Amino acid sequence: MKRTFCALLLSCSLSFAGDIKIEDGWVRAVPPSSKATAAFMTIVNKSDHPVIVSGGACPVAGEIKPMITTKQSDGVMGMAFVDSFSIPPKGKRTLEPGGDHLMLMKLTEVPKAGSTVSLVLKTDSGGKTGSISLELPVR
Ligand SMILES: [Cu+2]
Repeated sequence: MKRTFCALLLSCSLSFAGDIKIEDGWVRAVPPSSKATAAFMTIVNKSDHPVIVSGGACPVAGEIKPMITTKQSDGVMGMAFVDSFSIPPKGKRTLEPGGDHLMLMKLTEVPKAGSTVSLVLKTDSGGKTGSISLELPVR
C-alpha cells in the first residue's frame, strides 16, 4: 500500500494501492447541520482480474457505504445501498454526482469546503484483501 500525501490540493486526487488507482477523488461540502455527505472518484483497475472496493473508515463518519443508481419497479431512477463496487479487469468505475457514490454517514464533524477528509477503503484484488488510503479535498 502506498499513500499519497497532500502537499498541494492538486496532488490529493491520485492514490495507488497496487492494482487499484483512484483518480479525481473529492468529498461534497454540505451544510453544517448535515448528517451525511458523499465521496466521488474514479476507481481504475489496472489488473487482469476483477477488483472490489467496499466501505471503509473515515475519522469524521461513523459509516461508509457504497450507493448506486438503480431503476425502481415503477421505472423511476432511485438510489440503493450495495455492499461493494466491482471493477472489471482493465476497467474503471466512475463515482459521480447523480450516479454511483460512497455515502459518508453518521458524521461526527461536517467537513468544511477547502479542507481535506481522509478515507480508507477496503479492497479485494483477485481474492487478496487490502486497503487504500485517500486524502480527499472537500468542495
Ligand atoms: Cu447516497
